[in-house]
Amino acid sequence: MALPNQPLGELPATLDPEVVELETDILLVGGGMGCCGAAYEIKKWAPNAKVLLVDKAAMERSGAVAQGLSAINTYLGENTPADYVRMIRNDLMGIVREDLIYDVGRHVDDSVHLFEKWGLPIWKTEDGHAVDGAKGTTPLAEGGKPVRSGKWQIMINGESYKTIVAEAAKAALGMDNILERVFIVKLLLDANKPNTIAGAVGFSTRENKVYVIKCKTMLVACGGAVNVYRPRSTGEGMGRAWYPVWNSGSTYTMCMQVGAEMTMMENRFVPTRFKDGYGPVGAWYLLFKAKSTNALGEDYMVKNAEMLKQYLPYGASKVAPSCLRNHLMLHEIKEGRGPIYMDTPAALAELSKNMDKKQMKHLEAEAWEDFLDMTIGQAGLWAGMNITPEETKSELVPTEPYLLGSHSGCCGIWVSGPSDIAPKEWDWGYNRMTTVNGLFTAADGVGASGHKFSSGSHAEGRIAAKAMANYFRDNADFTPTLKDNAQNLADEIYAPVKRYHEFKNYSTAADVNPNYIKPKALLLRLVKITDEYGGGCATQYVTNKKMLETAMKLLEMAREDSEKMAAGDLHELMRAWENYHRIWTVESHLRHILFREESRYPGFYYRADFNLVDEENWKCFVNSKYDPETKEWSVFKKEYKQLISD
Ligand code: SFD
Repeated sequence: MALPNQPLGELPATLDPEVVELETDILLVGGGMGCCGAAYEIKKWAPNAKVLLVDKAAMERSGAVAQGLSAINTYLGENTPADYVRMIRNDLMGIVREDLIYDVGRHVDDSVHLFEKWGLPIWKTEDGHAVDGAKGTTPLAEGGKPVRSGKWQIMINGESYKTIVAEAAKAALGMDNILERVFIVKLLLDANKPNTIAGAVGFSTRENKVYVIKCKTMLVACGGAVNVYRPRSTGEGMGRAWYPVWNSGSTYTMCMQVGAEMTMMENRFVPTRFKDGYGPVGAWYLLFKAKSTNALGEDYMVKNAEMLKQYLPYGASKVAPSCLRNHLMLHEIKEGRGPIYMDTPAALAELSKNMDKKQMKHLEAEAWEDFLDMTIGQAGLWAGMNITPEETKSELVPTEPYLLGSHSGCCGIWVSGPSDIAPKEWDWGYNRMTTVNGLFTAADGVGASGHKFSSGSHAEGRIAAKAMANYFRDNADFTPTLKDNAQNLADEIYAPVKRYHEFKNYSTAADVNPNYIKPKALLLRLVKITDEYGGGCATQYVTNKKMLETAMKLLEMAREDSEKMAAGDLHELMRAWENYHRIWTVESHLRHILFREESRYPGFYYRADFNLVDEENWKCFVNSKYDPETKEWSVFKKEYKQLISD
């Protein structure tokens, strides 16, 4: 159960946390869309297994869907899984794992049908009209027709989306098998069986307790990485970002630290969103048919269409890849024709031509609800800035980079594919298992397989759960044995607390001390490095070999100093460990960009020294591996295979 926060601010961290040792068969780390899918599915396939789910927050509102969503971005319906693969392959500039994507495509609708069964209102088209709320309409599973905002997206009333999905997951597992407000810090390998997962260790953010958990198999789905680049919203606004600030690269870091092979960590996502509020643009583009323009009112997608020909075959598609759309926009900004605007008045005026007053009012309400459902801050910002969308255009801006694998990006972990589709070398027996035995991932964790979104992430968690059940059965006699003793692990986790207590009286201000650095200051230092040298907003996403090498050098020094982080309360302890996770994730990202000597994703980042898409030399995956024994990294090419025809 989630414990409430203290009535008088954060809970001070003490020097002697209680150490709780637990043992389970199957451990689910994370409580977002991926883990909720796994939690719902697992008991069906492993009814006798002991399952434990651990989330750093409260599942009801944890992860990317915390605030809700107003569209489910992946519902195939009348489309085929092969077409789904084709769309994603093109959007991600040709290099994806088609076996994994096909697999999500053939299962995702089932998750959407479940959401509707559990009470999520899905808009329907009935008698030629859009019915929102969906009360009394035919469910999708029985042939109901969704309201599509795009070829793959369907509209929902989704403020309570996560609550609904979490409720089903909790009911399936039982609250006794769920630990909320426990932040997992690192994974543990088995002492006897090489390259095999045996447990994880973490701490409560509500009590002075450390958890050491042994398990036979584990799913890690802790989302992507946010605040790894300096956000455009700085100072007091820094807590505002597009992707959820509480996802700090835990999935990537924890898995790479135990030796899981990573893939496409050079990929990132730079979404174009409403400026400052980060509000969604999908409904405006797709449902309201709005256009974005430069400051002169010109449609830069039309004006700069020729630029797409430089990036064939991807640029020739009916819908240009997300990065190239950014590329055309950035060109306008660099040429001095910014700001960029979403022309909401023109879109609403056009729509009003065929609508009466009442219908028009309803449409305007939908525009506001789009924000209220998923990014409330944007509605507040519009109100505060006196923006009336039917009269005032709104500024758009490409955001800071995020690292993720389930939205329109594809960095992540290299996993085994489905046996009926995956080529032999991509199939080592258990679907979605990483290269570490018994360690699985899903959703933002799985690399080279973007565009899953909320529904695909849930479906992928379910796919992974089924494979984990098989692994558990096949390894029934495995007894996990930890290398470290529990007290040593607890001491390592609480080291920032010890440092704080030891040195806090050396200065009069708790934040300024010659012997330690607070997590906030370390974070600011990290995002300054990435922003200035790693292709952040500061340089319009441009970097080069020398800049990346500088970033690596500065990162190494920041890493040294990070050993001096100090935490006075449990919240700060979490911030410290989030930073450790960010540092590793950033290192992996920089190493990959450095290795790939081309600019595969113009508009997301540019290697100025290799400013081209080089199909001849780089139409391949870039993979990497950190060896926990030797503590060395290797980065290497891996062959791309096309499985679905053009
Ligand atoms: O508008 C630890 N997404 C959208 N999907 C859609 O279907 N439609 C949309 O409309 C979407 N859009 C959108 C989306 C996300 C966001 C943030 C915005 C807009 C603003 C994408 C989906 O939400 C996304 O694909 C999935 O949620 C990904 O699932 P998953 O499971 O990979 O991540 P999660 O749901 O964020 O959950 C992460 C969980 O991990 C926990 N956690 N637990 C323990 N220890 C640690 N160290 C941990 N670190 C993290 C978190 O608490 C959480 O439970 S739109 O842009 O198109």
